[in-house]
Amino acid sequence: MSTADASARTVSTFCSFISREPNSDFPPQAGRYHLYISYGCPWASRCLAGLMIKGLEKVISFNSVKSKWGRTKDTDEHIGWLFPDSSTEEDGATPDPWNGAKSIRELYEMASTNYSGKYSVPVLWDKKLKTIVNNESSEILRMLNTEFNDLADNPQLDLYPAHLQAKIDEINEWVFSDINNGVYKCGFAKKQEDYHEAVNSLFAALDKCEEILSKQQYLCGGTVTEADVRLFVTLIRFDEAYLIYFKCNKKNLREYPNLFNYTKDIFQIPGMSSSVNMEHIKKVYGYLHHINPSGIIPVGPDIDYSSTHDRARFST
Ligand SMILES: N[C@@H](CCC(=O)N[C@@H](CS)C(=O)NCC(=O)O)C(=O)O
Repeated sequence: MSTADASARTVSTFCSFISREPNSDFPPQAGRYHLYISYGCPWASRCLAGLMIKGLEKVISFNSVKSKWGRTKDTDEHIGWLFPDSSTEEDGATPDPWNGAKSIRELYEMASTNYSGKYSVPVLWDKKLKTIVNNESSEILRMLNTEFNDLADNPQLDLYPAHLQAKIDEINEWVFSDINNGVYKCGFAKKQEDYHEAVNSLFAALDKCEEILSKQQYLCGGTVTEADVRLFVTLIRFDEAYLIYFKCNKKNLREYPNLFNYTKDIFQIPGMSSSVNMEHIKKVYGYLHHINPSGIIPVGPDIDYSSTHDRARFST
């Protein structure tokens, strides 16, 4: 999963944009694009979350790989994301509906003959040109927000409004480094002092979020933005995965009243819950062999994020 050295997270190399501009190579069109994800992966899930809450599920198709990595070719040792052979192999995972690929690697090899990066998800695929448009989740989320508004069921939702962009960018920066990627720095630390540094930064950033969210409903004020989607994908995995496998255990999420209720609030945004598959989340991290060699997946804590929360107190 991702990289063994979280600080070296690679920059994606397919970086085209779907755009409404005239003469765009990749114009927004219903049925033309497909989003390949893993339900376990937080980076892919933030794209799926954007797709669902913008109401684009009839416009852009998507499917998930299996939660367990395996050999992607007989001729070398690479291990990566695989599609199931049939839809009954694992709940939530389905065969590649467009290219019949067996692995995410195969898609990259179809799109480029000299790609040398990681075979990562998400992949935003163009069915017409049979290529990868973009494989960087932060950029895909932006395209979903602005470029499909003529086709979306919920075009009025703007996750990156002009007047909040500077604030969102500022929040994204520390949330990415201390929280989204911070949990990976804890989990993949090879020295005690590196772990301590990462875990202290992680919990300082969570404390900061808790403080912000004690005064307002969302990270940037009274409206939900991209910053919330990006924080949410880590919070929803926190008690079920990061606390257990990545040793992020100074506190659990449920000990933060504002953060915990906020996570439920975001989970309950129409469409959002369909982007969360907790079984895949638990298995993707639980199958990290160097962290959990037995591959045994713990049963708990089985939190109900659809239960009542107290965040409506800010919206009156
Ligand atoms: N820059 C990418 C990073 C995505 C990423 O790290 N995905 C991981 C899964 S959580 C992956 O597919 N890794 C494949 C590998 O490391 O071989 C993004 O945010 O879109």
